[in-house]
Amino acid sequence: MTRALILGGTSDARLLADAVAHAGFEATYSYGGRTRAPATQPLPTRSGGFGGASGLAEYIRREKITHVIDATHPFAAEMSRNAVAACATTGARLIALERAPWAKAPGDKWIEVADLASAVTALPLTRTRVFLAIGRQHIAAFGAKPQHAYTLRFVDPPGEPLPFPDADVIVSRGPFAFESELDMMRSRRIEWIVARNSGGEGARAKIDAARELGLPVVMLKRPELPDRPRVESVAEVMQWLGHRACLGA
Ligand code: 3Y8
Ligand code: NAP
Repeated sequence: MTRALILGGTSDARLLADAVAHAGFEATYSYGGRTRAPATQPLPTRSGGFGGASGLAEYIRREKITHVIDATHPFAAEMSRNAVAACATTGARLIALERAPWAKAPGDKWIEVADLASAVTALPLTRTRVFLAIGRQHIAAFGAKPQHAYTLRFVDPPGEPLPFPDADVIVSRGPFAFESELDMMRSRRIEWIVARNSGGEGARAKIDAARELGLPVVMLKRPELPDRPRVESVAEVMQWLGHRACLGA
């Protein structure tokens, strides 16, 4: 009897939840609890941490989970590592639904960096106008360059003061359209963009808009993740779950 756990929080995870619910599999959708009002899912949903890899293993045993799908964001490295460890301990099967990174296209002006400190270093010393499109969890480091005019985009309004004086917050959960990204960058006279190589369509419009406007993008490279089976499509996950329709049966 298949009982699945979807580690979600992405648009791919939402599409998977629709397919799993439609196929009638027993499954639970799990959010990390990062936003105040996450989108509703067509599956029973839980939110918040499990309590590390051991907490996740305990959850898997208690709920008799047979299949875990890691459909989290490519930068959700801790969750992905915990899923590998917990599935190894419990014997539950694991697969990752992970979108390919964006590839640099002709005309892209990317400065690829490995971490946030390098992203801050990549910004100029003289005051400029920076669009920080990396959510709210990772902006403290930019306090080291308070001279810039920052535009930030959060899913929820900021709860605490920002680490620099000149900051303007856009509250929006996306996905984002090319034209609106162009308008935003033009109206705010953005000169630099800082982004993470999330992949997928939901966040790529800003990268296309930056290319159109000839703006440099400081692009954070993805963290190294442990080896685990990974696919890029919902159909492949459904096949892995043994969904007959996908087996051409
Ligand atoms: C809580 C679930 C859907 C899901 C929508 C996708 C698309 C829009 C693009 C920019 C980049 C960023 C951020 C982003 C995108 C989709 C998708 C995607 C990037 C929600 C969601 C949760 C989160 C958490 C949130 C983080 C934040 C990151 C904003 C729901 C809306 C920057 C990722 O303000 C905050 O505190 C935001 C926190 C974690 C930062 C980070 O660390 O990466 N995602 N985003 C998930 C949970 O609790 O488990 O609220 O409904 C999901 C979506 N965010 O149904 O279509 O491809 O998934 N999310 C990044 O670096 O790209 C925005 O602004 O251009
Ligand atoms: P992270 O740093 O890897 O996770 C830190 C801890 O948060 C994990 O160890 C776990 O706590 C908890 N956690 C994370 N994801 C969870 C989930 N889906 N269900 C239950 N607990 C979860 O992760 P993050 O970068 O903060 O991301 C948090 C969530 O936001 C993830 O679901 C991720 O998919 C989503 N997100 C979405 C986007 C996007 O673009 N769609 C971007 C970034 C993040 P315990 O150790 O206590 O179990």
